[in-house]
Amino acid sequence: MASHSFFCVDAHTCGNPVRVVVGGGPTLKGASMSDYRQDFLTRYDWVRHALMFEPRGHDMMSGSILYKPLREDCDIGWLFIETSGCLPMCGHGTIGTVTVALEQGLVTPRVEGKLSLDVPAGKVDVEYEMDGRFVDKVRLFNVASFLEATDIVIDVPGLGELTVDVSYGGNYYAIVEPQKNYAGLESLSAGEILHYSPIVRRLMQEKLQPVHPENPTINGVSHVMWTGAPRDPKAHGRNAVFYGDKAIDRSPCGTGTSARMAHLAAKGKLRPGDDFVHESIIGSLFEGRVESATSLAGRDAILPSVAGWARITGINTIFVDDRDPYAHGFQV
Ligand code: PYC
Repeated sequence: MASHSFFCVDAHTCGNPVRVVVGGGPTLKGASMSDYRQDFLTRYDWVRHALMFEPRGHDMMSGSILYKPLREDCDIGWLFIETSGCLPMCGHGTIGTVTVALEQGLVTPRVEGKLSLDVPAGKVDVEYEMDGRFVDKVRLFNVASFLEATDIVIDVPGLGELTVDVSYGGNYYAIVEPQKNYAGLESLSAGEILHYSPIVRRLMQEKLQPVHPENPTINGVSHVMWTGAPRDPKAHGRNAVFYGDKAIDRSPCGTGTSARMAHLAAKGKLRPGDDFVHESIIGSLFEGRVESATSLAGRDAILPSVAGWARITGINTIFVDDRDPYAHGFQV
């Protein structure tokens, strides 16, 4: 019998939770954060289950485990953990983790206002602005993002035929835009999004198994984005991103916003230098920007950036006691 303690700082980014494990995370093997991710999934996925699922977490729970960077050009590293798995990249998680690391003095930037992060999807640079001792805003410069596939037709029981595109922004997204059988976000309740999204994801997975051209461990359509007209006059678009089994992102979703910008850029609707303000299901905003055009393994791509804010909500020492029948969490 053993008891494990995890020292966490809890926060949220624009409404979506970020539980940052600052102590107690497992020692991992490998030469890169991508290797760490594989080792974590093989030997320690119970840590994710214990910290993310009920009774210590909930359907939307998401977070990170801090590590020393393995790349010399980075200031800090981490793995992303969620109810949905151990993501290669997470935008709201990055904004929240940077905020926690800076406000709690867990990282010393080599250059004031900038950090370089070692995460499984690669090196991610960020710029941040302070307001006194608090972080006011974090802008992350995301990995190359690209449109993967267009016009995939699926037949969704209850909705009918939908035409769906797939885009990558750190994770692969099925993007559903308003069309004949989907009138836009206003036409679906949260319950309906939770009902239809896993069906859309399964049908898309049957049609397409995307594999990242440079890292085959990043593969498969994992997230579903429903798009719609914004409510906030500052926003260019609104979305609801579904992930895991029961989660709708409360933030506008950083990798989703990157995927959406790559999608719009490939269709000629955004150009380098354009801003794209994305609104979440609860009305919070991320400021996206197409920084530049690039190419990845011969395909057209963009380098996007996404900015947002986070707030720390508490300090949390979490015990996982092996005598507890729910030590490794549960899902209803
Ligand atoms: O912000 O990239 C994101 C994200 C992924 C899943 C939930 N949030």
